[in-house]
Amino acid sequence: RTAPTLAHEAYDPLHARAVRVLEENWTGASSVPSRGLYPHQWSWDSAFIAIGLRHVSPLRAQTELETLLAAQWADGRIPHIVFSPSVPLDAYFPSPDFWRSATAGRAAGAPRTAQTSGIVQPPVHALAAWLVHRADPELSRARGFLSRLYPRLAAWHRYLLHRRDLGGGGLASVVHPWEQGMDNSPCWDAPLSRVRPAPARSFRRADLDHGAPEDRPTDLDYGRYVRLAAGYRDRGYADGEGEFAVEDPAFNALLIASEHALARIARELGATGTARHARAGRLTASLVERLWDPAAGAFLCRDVRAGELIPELGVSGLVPLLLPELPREVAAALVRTLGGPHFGLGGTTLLVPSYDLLGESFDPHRYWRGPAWFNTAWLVERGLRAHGELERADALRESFLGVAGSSGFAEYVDPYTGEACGALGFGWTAALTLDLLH
Ligand code: 9YW
Repeated sequence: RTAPTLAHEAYDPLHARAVRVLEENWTGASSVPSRGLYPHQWSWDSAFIAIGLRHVSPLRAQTELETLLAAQWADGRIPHIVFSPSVPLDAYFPSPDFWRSATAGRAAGAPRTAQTSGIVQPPVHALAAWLVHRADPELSRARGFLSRLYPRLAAWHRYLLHRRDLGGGGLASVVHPWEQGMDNSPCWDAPLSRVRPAPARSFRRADLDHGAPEDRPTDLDYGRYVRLAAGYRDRGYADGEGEFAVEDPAFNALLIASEHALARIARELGATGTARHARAGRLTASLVERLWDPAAGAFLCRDVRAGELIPELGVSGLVPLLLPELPREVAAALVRTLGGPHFGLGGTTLLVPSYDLLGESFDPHRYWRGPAWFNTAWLVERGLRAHGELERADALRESFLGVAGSSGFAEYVDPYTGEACGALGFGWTAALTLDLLH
């Protein structure tokens, strides 16, 4: 059996370059987000990467998701990292000996063989699975792709909607900033300030071997990340007790979009999908009820432990635009906020910044405290299109493709200049470039 190779389209150099990045990041059954900085498989990265891979190798795209889901825990959670056994322990922190999934996660049903982290990432997977299926339905049916994935995706959503409804209002909570995927967003500053940091000498940050310290989270941030993760681990990864619990708009919007996708998958498999669409509708209503702030013109995060909304504007609060069934006035307000002074789209910025340009903590280079990321730009582009904002969507698409190419498929960029930050040859940047080119 020969390994599938990726189809090149030589007439478009950007396409060919993006394909090359995915080729380089492919490890045989899944992809790494970046060769140096992130040498394992990450959960939401894999979902975005599959969305791009489907255009050049539907088989690889299916395999990417299958490999991730093979490491699912019995309680339904999909771990945020699946560790590659061939990578040295000190290449990434926190490593498998920190998470100790096989032992600490036994009660929650961690896999016996694969080593994983114990936290999760945003649920983009059912959406990705549906898009991957549609790229080559014949191959998908022949391989039983959706019928094998469906029960796993359903268990994943069940875990989030039941075990993670920590606020009791129907939405899922994240229990660690790494779960939401925007690690050091200023939205986390208030709830994190209550966490006593682990001493800096108790761990070694491998990320600083690859990234400039001024583009990364601080040591104090890391001390708090470590304390929270170690506490969760020491409670056997049981949900409910932790000091950090936040309802995040992007995480929940992705869950809703994925629930709609799961309904379509159910239909493809012969069921009606009606109950799932209805559930997604109820979740949308809860999202608006619990997280929408009309004065801000954006969704905010809810600090479940403090029982209040967090008054910080992040790109996460704009991602729900992705949902076509959002009330019309909410969608219109989000479009205004995107183009207004806080995010500057179509005016001062090239891509959507991760955080409020006018916010006190704004920093155009520091990770999720200002730089623009390509996955959120892709989600916002889809949202604009879903609400009929075609000109704005086209402009964002053009800008995305221009900056992705000129930055060398950077992990993130200065939102004003497009200057590359973090890793280059980043998986989801290349993958979503391909998706926008198709
Ligand atoms: C880290 C892999 C991950 C992304 C996250 C991003 C970063 C890991 O990298 O987190 O070490 O900080 O914040 O969204 O999935 O690309």
